[in-house]
Amino acid sequence: MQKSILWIIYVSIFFLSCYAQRQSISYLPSDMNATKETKNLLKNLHTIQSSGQYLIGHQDALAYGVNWKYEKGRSDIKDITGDNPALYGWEIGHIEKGSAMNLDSVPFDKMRDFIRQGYEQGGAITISWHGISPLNGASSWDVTPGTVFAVLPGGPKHKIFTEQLDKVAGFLQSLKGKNGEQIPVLFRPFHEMTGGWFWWGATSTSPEEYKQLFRFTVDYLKNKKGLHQLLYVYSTSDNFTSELQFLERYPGDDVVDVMGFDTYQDATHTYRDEAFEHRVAQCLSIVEKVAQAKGKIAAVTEAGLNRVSYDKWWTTSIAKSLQGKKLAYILFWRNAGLKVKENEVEYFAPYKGHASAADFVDFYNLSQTIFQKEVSKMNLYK
Ligand code: BMA
Repeated sequence: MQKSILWIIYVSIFFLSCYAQRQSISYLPSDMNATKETKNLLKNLHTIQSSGQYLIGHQDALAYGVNWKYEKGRSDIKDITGDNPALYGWEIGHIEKGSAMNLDSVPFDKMRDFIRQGYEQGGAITISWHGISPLNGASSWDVTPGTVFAVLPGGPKHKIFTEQLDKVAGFLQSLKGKNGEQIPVLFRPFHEMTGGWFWWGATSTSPEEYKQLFRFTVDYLKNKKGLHQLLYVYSTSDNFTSELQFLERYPGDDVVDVMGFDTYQDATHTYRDEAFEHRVAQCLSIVEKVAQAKGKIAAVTEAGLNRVSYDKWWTTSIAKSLQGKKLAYILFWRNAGLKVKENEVEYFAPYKGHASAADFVDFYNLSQTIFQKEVSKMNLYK
């Protein structure tokens, strides 16, 4: 009798330890040599994701907002809530051509300082890259067929592409914390690839070419440039209704840590748009399921309603679509304000005095949403 109890205990311990091992294995970054801080970030994002809470992010939050630029300590979200976002999005388009500032005129020197500031405050950092076409030097929004084919190994523009990657790597390498450690980055290259507007997009690139582009980039940054501070983000558009469609261009579990999608409410729908809410919830259900099965992080990698024309958008359209879902973060796009060249106003988070500001405070106070003060206590990097 006693013997059989002992056996049961042994067998249970064995299975429990196998289970625990499996859990921790699935929480390791795709880069086996990821730095300690990067490993910890991934582990903590998993904890957040399974808790039912999620980080709130904002693109370019510390650099500018509607009607202001480069004011130390300011952000539009802070003006309203007294707190900063928990996740900071930045954009490095034009680093690849050696420019001193990105395509939205943010100087890279300033960006580096803002990234450091966000990191030192305990926030997470994500970086996207609207790079110019290595084929013809046109913007990201060039859809000349064959561009990706031309940049892959053996292609006529491969060297130009690797020179671009050298510049990207140089900037990422320059991101260091106080103790000289590399700042972990959720790196999101070649996003919205299921859409047809970028040179790496579905109009001009086959799924196989896309996978090779992503895989080559990861291999180059990791093995050739020695970068080990990156978590890689696979970020589609919101035009999928099945797992199969979502994964059509997925480059592989060994090169991806986070999976998500970008989604925007049509700005001409200046009211509660239930079709949008349904789309977000549906896409997220798919991504959540795939991410859980693969042991990856799920996220809404970009979102917004330009000029936030529906006053209750935050607690209704967003919070309700995310309700009960397992995701680690959502990133709202930038508060550009007046874009002089285009003569249009663009912002995706409210600012002081905006009609949706009160609702944003309610959104801030929801138990699910995490902003800077709360995330600092969570020690993302420990
Ligand atoms: C777009 C807009 C553009 C910007 C680009 C890259 O969605 O905000 O104005 O140049 O993102 O940041």
